[in-house]
This record gives sequence, structure tokens and C-alpha cells, in this order.
Amino acid sequence: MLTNHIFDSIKLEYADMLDMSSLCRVIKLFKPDEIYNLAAQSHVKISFDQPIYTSEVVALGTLRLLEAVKLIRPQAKVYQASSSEMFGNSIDEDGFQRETTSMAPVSPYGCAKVYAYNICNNYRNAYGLFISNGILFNHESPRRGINFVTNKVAREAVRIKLGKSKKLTLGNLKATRDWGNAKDYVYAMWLILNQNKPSDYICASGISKSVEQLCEYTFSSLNMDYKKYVTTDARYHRPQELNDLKGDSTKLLNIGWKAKYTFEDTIDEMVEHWLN
Ligand code: F7E
Repeated sequence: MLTNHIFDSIKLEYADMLDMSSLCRVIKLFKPDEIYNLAAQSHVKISFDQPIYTSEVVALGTLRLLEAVKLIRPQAKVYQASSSEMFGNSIDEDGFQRETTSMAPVSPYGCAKVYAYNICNNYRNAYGLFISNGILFNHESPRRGINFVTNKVAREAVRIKLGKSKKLTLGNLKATRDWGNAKDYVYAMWLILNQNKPSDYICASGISKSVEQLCEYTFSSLNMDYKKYVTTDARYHRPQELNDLKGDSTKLLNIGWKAKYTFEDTIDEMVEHWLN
């Protein structure tokens, strides 16, 4: 298991974003100084199939957490996992999304994240709580679920290489994403919360690649031509697609963040994981 190494150093408790009393219970129990809200139904395509559940967890779940913090532990700092999905197809003239880019989400998940982002800013301003939004673009690692495109491609390319599978079926190959490494982005979360004042920050690599380019790199790293194996099927298409993402992290770079890993490092790490 990828997470076994950490179980001796952490204490787990049950709680649920749908159950405010459970959030109150763990906050009373641990009296945390820092709270990182990464809880979500985070799969964009699934959010079209389960829009109400997604919104309950992502949007109202965040509000339940903020209410619990306000009532029980107002001195805690709160990190909110905001998402590049909030921008939808809104792009600045130079091709980037940044903190000032307007938000026009194109999925129930994106809409719910916009609500969560807005209620965080509202609670920061109305009640003086220390709440910061990290607006993170796609960040990947071998721990990524295999129904997200990077790990789906890495896993299936390795299975094809090993003769365990014959083809990889995907949806939209033309969409572009700004893919970074989860380790760099988790450091950003900590850095964002450890500033003197709460604020909102973009975290992105600033480099955008298409799903097709992801396939090309992954298969060629295993000495294969993706064109021989990759097919597409409408069942993996979304009712509305977010076409292009590329983030400008200038504000985060100015407080000392710097990515250590490239897109290629990250995909290599995922391929290596499946090979092992
Ligand atoms: O899709 C296309 C798909 O599901 C990336 C979440 O962490 O990042 C993630 O959301 C792209 C899309 O991630 C398949 O249409 C093609 O254009 O890996 P994904 P996502 O939707 O960008 C944001 C920042 C979040 O906040 C989310 O929680 O790849 N694509 N074919 C496919 N995607 C999937 N999953 N499967 C395919 O077969």
C-alpha cells in the first residue's frame, strides 16, 4: 500500500462533510491550529452523474466546516482546496488563468467549488477568520485514482507493455491541462496557510499539454507508439468540457514557492510505480 508508511504517525477519526456534528466532534477533540479541507467528490465526470451529492459534500460540506470552525475553533487557520475547474472556459487574453480571472464553471463540481470559494471569502471578511484558498491546477502522483486521466494512461500503457492489455480507451484527446506534481502542491498548501494574512493563490506549473501529448509521452517512455493503442469512446466525454487550462502562479512564486518536479518527472514516477 502506498500509504502504509504514515499510519504510525497519524491519528484517524471518523467524520463526514454531510454531518456537521461529526465535524464539531473532531474539532473539539483535536483543537487544531491548521485545518486543510481537501474533502470532495472530486471527479468532474462523476459530478454530472451525481450533481446533488457532489454539491452537498463540496459546497455545503465546506459551509458546515466553516460553521463548525466559527463556533468552536475560530482561531484555527483554514486551507480551502479550490480548483482550476472553477474557471471553466474563462481565459485571460494572454492564455493564462490567474487569481483575477473570472469564474465560469462548466461542471457541477466546478459550480460547487465556486460556492465553496465564495463562502470562504465571505467568512474571512464577515467574521475575520483566517481562511485561504489555494486554487490548484491538476496535480498528480501514483496515488491518483485510476479513473483520472494521468494514472489511467500510465497504468494502461504499462499493462499493454507487459502484454496484459491490448488497448486504451479514452474520451477527449484535445483538452489541455496544466499538470503538476502533488508533492510540490502539498508544500504550496502549507506555505499558503503559513503566511501572516489569509489570501488566495493560484498553484500551477504554467505549462499546458493535451491529453494526446500525455499519451505520446507516456507510451514513448515505454518505447511504444500511442497511435497503435489509443482509441476513443463517447462514454468518456463530458456533457460540457473545460477545454484549456494554464495557470499563472506569480503570486505564489513571490512568497517562495518553486516546483521541484516537471511534468515528465511526474509521469515517469507514475509509470515506474505501475512497472513495480
Ligand atoms: O481529466 C480528459 C478529460 O479526470 C483531465 C480533478 O482533480 O483536476 C482534476 O479534474 C482531462 C479532461 O481531471 C479521459 O475530459 C480524456 O479534459 O484527469 P481528469 P480533471 O477533470 O481536469 C481539477 C483541477 C480538479 O479539481 C478535479 O478534482 O482528460 N480525458 N479521456 C479523460 N479524463 C478521464 N478521467 N478519463 C478518460 O478516459
